[in-house]
Amino acid sequence: MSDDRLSPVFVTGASAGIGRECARQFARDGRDLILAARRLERLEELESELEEAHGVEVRVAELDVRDRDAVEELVSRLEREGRVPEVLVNNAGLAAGKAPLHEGSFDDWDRMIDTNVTGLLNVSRFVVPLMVRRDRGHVVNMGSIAGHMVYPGGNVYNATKFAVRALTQAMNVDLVDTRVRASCISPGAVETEFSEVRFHGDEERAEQVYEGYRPLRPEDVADAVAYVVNAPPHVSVHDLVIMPTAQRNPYVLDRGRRG
Ligand code: NDP
Ligand code: 8X3
Repeated sequence: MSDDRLSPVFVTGASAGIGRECARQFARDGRDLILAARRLERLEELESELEEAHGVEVRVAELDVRDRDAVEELVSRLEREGRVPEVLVNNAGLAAGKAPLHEGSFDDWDRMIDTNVTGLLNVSRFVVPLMVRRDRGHVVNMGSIAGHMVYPGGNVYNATKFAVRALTQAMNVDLVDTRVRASCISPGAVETEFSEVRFHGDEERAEQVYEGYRPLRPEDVADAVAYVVNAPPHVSVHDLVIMPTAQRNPYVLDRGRRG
């Protein structure tokens, strides 16, 4: 087995949206995969699709990134099997609610902070030491334009994505004496299940988010991830902001066209 076959790409939140497209993109590039999320059935469907279409080895794991013990167990198992990730895509995340701060739900806040910040830290804390030991690897953290600029009702989601950007900077400085790189990808609006999750299953409200303009597709973000990962070893992309052409920042959005 070649070294690359033992150096898979680990994607969290691979059961939908951006994470699923990252998995497809890496599979097209011939990379073996470790795919984690809570919805195992969806991961198993993706596993069959990618193994059949691209002949890559796909390992799936039912995982809640908030569960530190489960993360540790999975990463230990991977290490025992010699499957140390070459690339970690910390993509699992969500927004919950869009209420003003003074009306916010504690439950929504906990879900966002525990998933987007603590979950990312849990996975990184167990995977990055393995990369450091091998002196190779790349951590790609899924940030957001929400981590560059706050918007009304974004409050805690904004704070978690500002944290993702800060943690990417922190990883880069702490890893300076290694060849391990860290990148943050900061997309604007991407049409996925994101808004349905944010609005607690209200499909009509979710659809309105993407009405009247052409949002990013998850494939566009997967392209950006592939770009930073495939950059030559002496090049390190720290933060890549990628927006729909119709959306110049969280406030400036032209809903006047669809093409
Ligand atoms: P989706 O809702 O389509 O996908 C979210 C993914 O995260 C799912 O695979 C979900 O899997 C997984 N996930 C959520 N919570 C957990 C958890 N506790 N443990 C493990 N996996 C979890 O949304 P997107 O693809 O849009 O979101 C992916 C990332 O991109 C998020 O970090 C989001 O903040 C970010 N982002 C999204 C933008 C957008 O406009 N859509 C723009 C900028 C950034 P499961 O439910 O099976 O666990
Ligand atoms: C998701 C994009 O603009 O809803 O991170 O915050 S936005």
